[in-house]
This record gives sequence, C-alpha cells and structure tokens, in this order.
Amino acid sequence: MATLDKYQNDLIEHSMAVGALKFGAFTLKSGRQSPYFFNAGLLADGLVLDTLCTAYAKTIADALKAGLPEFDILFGPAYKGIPFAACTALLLHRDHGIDVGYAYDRKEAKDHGEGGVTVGAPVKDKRILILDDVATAGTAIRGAIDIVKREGGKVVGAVLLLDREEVGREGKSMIEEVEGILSGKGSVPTILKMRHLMTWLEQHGRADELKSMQQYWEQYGVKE
Ligand code: OMP
Repeated sequence: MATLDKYQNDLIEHSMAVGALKFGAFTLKSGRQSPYFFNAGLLADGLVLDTLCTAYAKTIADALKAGLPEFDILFGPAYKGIPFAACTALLLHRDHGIDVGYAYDRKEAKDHGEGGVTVGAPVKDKRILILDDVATAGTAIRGAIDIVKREGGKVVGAVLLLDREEVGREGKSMIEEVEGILSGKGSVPTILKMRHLMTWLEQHGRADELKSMQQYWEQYGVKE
C-alpha cells in the first residue's frame, strides 16, 4: 500500500467533505464504469482551494528538484484550471520562491480587442507547465497540450491533481503515453494516484469500497 503524506491526506478529506470525491457507481467519459469519481469543479471554497493549491505547489517544487524541466508559465485549461493555476502561481511565489506567470484559454476565440485564444501571460515561445485536474485515458490533457502548442508555447510537462493510474489510449499506462509526448519520465508529476485513495479507504476500514476499487484496478489499472 502507498503511504499518504499529510498534504495528500488533507486533500482527500477536504475533497470528500465538499462532495468532490465520491465512492459509488459512475460512468466515465471513456465509457468505463468506475467505483469512484473526482469532480474537481466542487473544490470551490477558500479552505479546499488552499489545500489543493498548497499540494499543487509542493508537487511542482518537489518535481523541479527531481529533474522536471524549468518553466515560465503555468497553464490552467478553462474552466476548472483557471483558478487553480492562478492560486498555485501565487503559492509557488509565496511559499517556494518560484516566480512564474499563469495563463489559460478561452472556450470561444475572440476576434476583436486583443484577440487570441489564451489569456494571461503570453505563451508564445515560452516554456509551459500545464496544470490539469483528473486524467483517466489522457484525452483531456492531450487537448490542453494541443492548445498551447498551437499558440506557440513549448510544453515541458504537466502537473495533475489525480492520476487514476489507468491504461491510456495506446494501451500503455496513460502517464507513460503523456510523458512520451512531453519531456519523458518525471514530466507528469501528480498530487494523488488511485493507490493513495485505496490506502485511505484501507486506513478507514472501508472494506467494501476498497474491494470495488481493487476490482476496477484489475480491469483498467496499469499493470506494473
Ligand atoms: P480523460 O480525458 O480520459 O483523461 O479523462 C479525464 C476527464 O474525465 C476529466 O477532465 C473530467 O472531465 C473527467 N473525469 C473526472 O473529472 N473525474 C474522474 O474521476 C473521472 C473522469 C472521467 O470521466 O474519466
């Protein structure tokens, strides 16, 4: 079983308190039937935003020390990524002395005023770290990578809230597939993995939910 650090445990518990992390029966975007679902859109009050963005900032700072390439701008895909990227940029500055810009995309392109698809720090010719929430098969994160590339940015990596540790679109682990199109191993650090949620369930004696998670892992989990 994976060990849980305090910041990871806090994030799981605060996410459950606001109903963002639920155990039950859910149909995913990919059509997979999942025993849990993480709706990051519900991480929407001061306390949980503090917990989340503290965890994002720590994960990024640790990854930089471990070899994640340096970057200029944190890119939070619309809509959910916008407040998360802004607050994380603030905490990187305040708590870690790491100064980066932040940017995000518009869902509808604008053809007047300043125009363009992205808002915030200009991404053209800059090194970009994408900040995303949940990744299952990797479709959403690939979409964000494409947006940044089209705008002339160089995506060096992506930080995730939750890696569901599932098989990706090419039949390998989703993380390996996405690392392969970014800067290689270590370029997609994550705050939580599915195994951390299983540790939490075990520590809280929630045997039935843990069993459903194990069965799901057998079916769609990454085989090590
Ligand atoms: P992929 O695009 O397959 O990686 O799935 C990630 C997306 O699925 C997220 O951006 C969400 O839209 C949604 N999702 C969640 O938000 N939470 C989950 O626990 C699972 C999914 C999902 O549908 O796979």
